[in-house]
Amino acid sequence: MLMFKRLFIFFVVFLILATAICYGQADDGIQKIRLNQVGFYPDGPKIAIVLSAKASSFSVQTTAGKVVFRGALKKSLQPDFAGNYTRIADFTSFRTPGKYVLNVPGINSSYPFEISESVHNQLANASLKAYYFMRASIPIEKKYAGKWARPKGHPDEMVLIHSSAATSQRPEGTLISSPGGWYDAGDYNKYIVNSGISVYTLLSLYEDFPEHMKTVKLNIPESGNGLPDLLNETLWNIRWMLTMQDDDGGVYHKLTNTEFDGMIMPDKATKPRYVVMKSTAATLDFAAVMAQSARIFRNFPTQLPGLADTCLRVAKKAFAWARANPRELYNRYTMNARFSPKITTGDYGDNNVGDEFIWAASELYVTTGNVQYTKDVNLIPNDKMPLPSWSQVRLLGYYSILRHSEQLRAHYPDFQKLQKQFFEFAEAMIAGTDSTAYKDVIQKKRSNFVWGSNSIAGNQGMALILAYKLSGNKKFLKYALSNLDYLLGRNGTGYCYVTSYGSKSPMHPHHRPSIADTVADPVPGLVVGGAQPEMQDHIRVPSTVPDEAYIDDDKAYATNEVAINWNAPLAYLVNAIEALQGQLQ
Ligand code: G3I
Ligand code: 9MR
Repeated sequence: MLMFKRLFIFFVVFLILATAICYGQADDGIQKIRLNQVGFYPDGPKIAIVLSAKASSFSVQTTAGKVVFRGALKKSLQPDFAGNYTRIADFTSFRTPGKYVLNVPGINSSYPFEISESVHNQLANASLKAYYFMRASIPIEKKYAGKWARPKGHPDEMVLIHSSAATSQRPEGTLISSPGGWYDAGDYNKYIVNSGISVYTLLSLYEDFPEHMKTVKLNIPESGNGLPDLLNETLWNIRWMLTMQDDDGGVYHKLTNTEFDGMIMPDKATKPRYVVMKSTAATLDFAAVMAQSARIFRNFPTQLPGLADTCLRVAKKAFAWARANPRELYNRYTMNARFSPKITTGDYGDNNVGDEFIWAASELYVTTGNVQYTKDVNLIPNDKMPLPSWSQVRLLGYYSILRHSEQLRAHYPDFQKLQKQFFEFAEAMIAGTDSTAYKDVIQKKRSNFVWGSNSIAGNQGMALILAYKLSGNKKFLKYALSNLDYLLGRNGTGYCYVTSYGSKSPMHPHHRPSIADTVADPVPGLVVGGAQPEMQDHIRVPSTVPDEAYIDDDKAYATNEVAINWNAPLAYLVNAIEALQGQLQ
């Protein structure tokens, strides 16, 4: 009897252990298959990466387990950053719409994915709707926001002039009204420099795909007013930017608390706010965006009477201020040494404003056609083509010139040169991608893995979409899609980096409302900063391999924050690909 009892206990323990091991393996196995967790277009490329040296074949199966496609895995030509070769599963030729998993014998099945037309449609909308959730100075209502509704935060109708921004007309402590705009990121401050590239990117999405973007409905308060919702949402920030210009044309660098708020909801964050120091960078970014706004809003005179004229007027005034004040550089240390109270929030400081001059002059040129702007500033000082970021805006001006080639080709003498340089840049970006371990553009270089690396993926994607639009060469479109696949799961961590999308996505972004509200799910449609190994936040990442250095921890602001300039290139890329999906074949 005792023997039987012992055997029984042994058997139960064995069963428990075996189940635990199996589950452990299963969980591990699913992580070894990296693919876009949202899905694929029937006619588009379809690739998964398998992290196993042993595996040699794969199949695609319906979620009920029926095999619909079999293929051989191919070893990558190069190792990943950790030194391991990957196995590549290519099922591009399988085109039947449906819901599937990818199975690798001895490993596991992947997360489920879909093959269908418009497969990224919901994500595309969410990437834009995310801006509604980031709005300051307005209640986020249940009918638009569902469970993420929240009271109005930061009215910003009584904002103090900081001593660094004081003039005789607006002495220190003067109150100005500067409501609206989007919160920058996980924090509640509003920064003109970062607004610049963010607004530009969203307006460019409209300029490049106006017909498609007119069909995109976001269910925001202004929906149905006769303007495309993309423009409605972007106007929320543009109207705030307009309030940031001083009477002399200079633009305040930021509207901010003295220090970052705690992890509280926006309506609870009621500390005094200041506008701080007029800077050359902010003023030029403002000029560029307002010049771009002018040419877009010119087409909506009934809905937006007078706005285009206002935008152009303030753009010119800002540009003139910057020409007269070319070295007003924001630096917190020099500023805090001279002025009080001390300001320690985000810097967006930039010691080189040559590119900001190029951008602003380019936009003013495109909008007005006045060739003088190309003489005021040398638009092509050298043959460098740096990928855009908040501090590097040169190419934004080039994009605008190139997309308006019809009007400009004839009278801009350097047009051919610019176009040639741009295509060389796009070719260099994609060269060698096929031999890499993940077959995507961002994972070609370790140096892409800096703070906000996911915006590098997005901005490369945007550049490649433009290269496709300008050349008609489909390879650019396909490589742009490779970076979307990266963002949605075909990457070094196995995360789909956009909240609420895919099977494994961030649950704890460094985003104050997502942390402080009582809703378990984070605000949807937000892309997190992404992998980079520096750990400026002192939160240990599980791996310091550049593309693996990420942690879903709400204290990890160096990899897991969200930001308006990171969502914008995602929004551009995914909406552009939705618009162009018919051309993937
Ligand atoms: O570009 C250099 C690269 O050349 C160098 O090799 C590498 C080595 O670390 O650094 C790269 O620069 C990094 C840069 O981000 C890349 O854009 C800096 O180290 C890094 O400190 C810098 O981080 C910025 C961060 O603020 C800290 O200042 C991010 O760009 C910027 O997006 C972020 O912005 C913050 C705002 O200040 C406040 N609101 C939230 C927002 C997002 O985190
Ligand atoms: O929340 C802040 C985030 O938006 C910034 O990107 C980051 C870097 O400037 O700083 C975060 O704030 C932290 C601060 O720098 C240090 N103390 C803790 C703050 C919250 O994590």
